[in-house]
Amino acid sequence: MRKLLFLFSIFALVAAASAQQVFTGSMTLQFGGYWDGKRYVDLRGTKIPYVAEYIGPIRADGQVIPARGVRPGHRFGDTGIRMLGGEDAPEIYRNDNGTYFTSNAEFPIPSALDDMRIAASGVNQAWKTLTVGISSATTSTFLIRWKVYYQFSPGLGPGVQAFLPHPPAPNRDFGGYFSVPIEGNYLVTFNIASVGCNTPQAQSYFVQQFRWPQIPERGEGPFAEGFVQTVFSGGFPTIGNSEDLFYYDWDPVDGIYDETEIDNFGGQPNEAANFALVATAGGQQDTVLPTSFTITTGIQQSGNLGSLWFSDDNRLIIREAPPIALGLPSVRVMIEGGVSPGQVAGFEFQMEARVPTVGNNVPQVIELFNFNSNQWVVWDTRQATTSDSIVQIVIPNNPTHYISSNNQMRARLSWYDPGNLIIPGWTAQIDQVIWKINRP
Ligand SMILES: [Ca+2]
Ligand SMILES: [Ca+2]
Ligand SMILES: [Ca+2]
Ligand SMILES: [Ca+2]
Repeated sequence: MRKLLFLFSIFALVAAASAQQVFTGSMTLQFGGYWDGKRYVDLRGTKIPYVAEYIGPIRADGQVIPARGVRPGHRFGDTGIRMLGGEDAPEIYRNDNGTYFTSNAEFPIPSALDDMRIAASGVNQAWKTLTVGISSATTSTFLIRWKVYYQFSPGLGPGVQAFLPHPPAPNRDFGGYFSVPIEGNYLVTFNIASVGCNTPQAQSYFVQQFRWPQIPERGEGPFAEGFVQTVFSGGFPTIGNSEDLFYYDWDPVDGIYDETEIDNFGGQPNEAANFALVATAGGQQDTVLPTSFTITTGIQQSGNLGSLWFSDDNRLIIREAPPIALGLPSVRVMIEGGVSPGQVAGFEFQMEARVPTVGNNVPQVIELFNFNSNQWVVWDTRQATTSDSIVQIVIPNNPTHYISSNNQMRARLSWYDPGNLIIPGWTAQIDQVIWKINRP
């Protein structure tokens, strides 16, 4: 039966983002997969990049502090989408109106389903980015599980899943481990392009669950009740539609959304019962960001994975080390990224890097891994530069040979010490590494 929920005071979003209010990372998927027409592609281990934007603290009683102001012209979910390459993809759903709320501590919502009618143009298009609202009163790691259903079956009564398909298609049921650095409320944009999630019709139902990890992980651990819950956005979607209702999984909380668990926040003036949620899909070009790097020669001096994503002069800095054999590099790093399934017309690899002081004397080599021939292929050889310079490599033929059967791309970057450098301890500094995938 419907449990009329109490609503926290709606809070407008907080002021200008500063460095610590946005953090980046890569979430490793723990389950999910899909049938690509020939075989099953297991998503376990796939890393999906994310950008989390802090939108406000949680008070001791669980309530959300009203915000201090709104930065004009800034929509929070935009930041992550822009940063994660979603800017090329049309938005198929947007409910992010700049005001956010959660349920109160008495009725936490670690599991819920919201009706979601996406834009018609998004039907059967692979989702590229997904921005969701997460309220976390813990810095512990938890599992985020998402499902997308596309059919509601009325009349089944209490205790029976009212949404089909059950179980949903594997690429509409997936999740990974996540944590936040500071307890609070966040809008988090994930680049889920490599999942290939889509829906066959506009009327959809989006599930978000927060659970504790389990071993082995099957996505069925206990719900993180009282610790993590969904953030809602005030008002109604500006792209797509959602009614003033959602399904609050509480009677019992079991991942089954039965028709009697329909709920809202009491209607006006507390409309609406809609998740803070933005999704993009399709587009002519995908930007693939690195999801991991491995330094095989050299010593990491500073920077991290997120340093590689954007041309922002935040760099992954690697100090040279003696080559392990004659003719081998002094710095070598292997970088991987995941591309979304689907046809590829071509791609471009791009690196921005420098080797301060001695760059003009240091040979730099870029190789891309050919999964068809199972070998590294040298695509660019040149001297490094002392200040940032960009190398763009366009793959003219057989671009799919550079994409693995589970949609990974791999690049290897090497810098060589010519042996006559006056200054030892030089560093290779990488500002950005991306692939740009063109769709037919
Ligand atoms: Ca239930
Ligand atoms: Ca709704
Ligand atoms: Ca730069
Ligand atoms: Ca950078």
